This record gives sequence, structure tokens and C-alpha cells, in this order.
Amino acid sequence: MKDTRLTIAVNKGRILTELLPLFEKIGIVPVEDIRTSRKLLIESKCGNIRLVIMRGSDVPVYVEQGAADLGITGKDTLLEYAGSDYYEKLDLQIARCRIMTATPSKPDINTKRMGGPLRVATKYVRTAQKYYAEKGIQVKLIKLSGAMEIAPLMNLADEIVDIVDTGNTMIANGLIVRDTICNVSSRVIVNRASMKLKLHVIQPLLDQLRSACSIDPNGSA
Ligand code: PRT
Ligand code: MG
Repeated sequence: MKDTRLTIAVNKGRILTELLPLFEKIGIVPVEDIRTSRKLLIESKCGNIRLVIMRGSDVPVYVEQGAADLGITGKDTLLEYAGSDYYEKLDLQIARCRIMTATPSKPDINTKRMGGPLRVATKYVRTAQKYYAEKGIQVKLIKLSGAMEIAPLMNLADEIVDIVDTGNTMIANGLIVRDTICNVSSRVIVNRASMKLKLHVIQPLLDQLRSACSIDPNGSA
């Protein structure tokens, strides 16, 4: 008998928040409230789909290894991930933002800079490396896990590369956004073996998700 059960690895936080209404539209409703539950593995009411909630950077690991059939995470996370042994099948157009460069709005903050390569603080080392290399700018990349915005204020970096949505966080920390490195939205990735063996359940799910997230050309999403 064909296996119809699907495990979907989902990025916790804002991606999960924006995904739940989309899932609801196509009848994938968790058996308990994910926002209040402490469980990380949650069945859905439709019976053959379960959700595993995790950090974004773990989503491609679960999918590549086959611990999850599908995964949903941001394009920023996929660009940073060293592997690519999965199919990227769908852009859900949710949790949209941009990876941008930003510098202090008062450049005199960095009074101690004495020449040398531009110091760039970021969580997005691979993306930043590629961007500055393409521009021919020599940089010293400083890997941080969070709160990149304070790095220039603390004279740790001259510039940062980080996610921007409204831009308010940058402004609040005395920074001005400069260049957009890339636009980001959430993607559905699929395990290679599952795509073959469970095509009969994965393809209809992808089709449903595609129509649930498609933007109406007349305006409303
Ligand atoms: O634990 P970790 O922080 O690694 O990630 P997470 O799994 O907790 O998820 P979460 O909620 O932080 O979401 C991360 C994913 O959501 C990112 O990988 C993006 O794909 C997407 N996303 C969309 C965003 C934003 N918008 C966003 N605005 N991720 C982060 N932000 C942060 C940003 O880092 C900055 O601190 O929001 C701030 C900027 O927002 P504005 O509106 O002030 O510009
Ligand atoms: Mg976060």
C-alpha cells in the first residue's frame, strides 16, 4: 500500500504565524493550538499530515536527511545553508523581507577605524561573502547570531548585513539601510526520495498551497 503520511518541518516564529492561516485555508489544522502548546511534533486534524516546529536553520537538515518530507523556511536560511540536496518547489510569498546592508547614520560613530578591510557584522556570512566578492570589496566578516544592529554602535563593525522589513529596527539603532542584497520570502522544500515515493500526496498538496497563496491580480491576496 502507498504511504500517504507526510511530515512537514516548519520554521517557528513569524513564518509559522503567517503559515497557519494558509494551512487552514487548505484544511491543515493542528489538533492543538501551536502557539500555546509546548509540543514540537503536532498532528493535524486531517490525519495524514504532522508538523514539526523548529529553528529555520534545522529545516533543510531534516528535509535532506528524510526525517521530514517537506520543509518550510525563509529563502535567507536556504541561501546560508551549505547543502542543496532537496527540491525547492514553491514560493509561499509569506514572511517577506529583504537582506540589506546598513551603516551608521552618523558615520563619526566609528572614530577608531584605522583603514584595513571593511568590517561587516552579520548572521548571513555566505550571502554577505558572495555579495561583497561580486562587488570587489574586501571585507572582514564578523559572524554574529543576533542583534547585528548594535555592532556599529559598539565599534565592532563598520557595516552590517541583516534582515529588514519595515526598517524601524535599523532606524531605532541609528542605522541607515543601503543596498538590497536580495528579496526574501518563505519557500517549500521537498526531500528528493519523498518527491518520488509520495508524489501522489505531495503534488496535490503543492497545488493546493500554490492556489492558497497566489496573489489575486485584481488586488486581494
Ligand atoms: O531563532 P532565530 O532568530 O534564528 O529564527 P526563528 O526560527 O526564531 O524565526 P523568526 O521568527 O526570527 O523568523 C525568521 C525568518 O522570518 C527569517 O529567516 C526570514 O525568512 C523571516 N522574516 C521576515 C524575518 C523578518 N521578516 C524580520 N523582520 N526575520 C527577522 N526579522 C527581524 C530582523 O532580524 C530584525 O531584527 O525583524 C527585525 C527587522 O524588522 P523591521 O520591521 O524593524 O525592519
Ligand atoms: Mg528570530
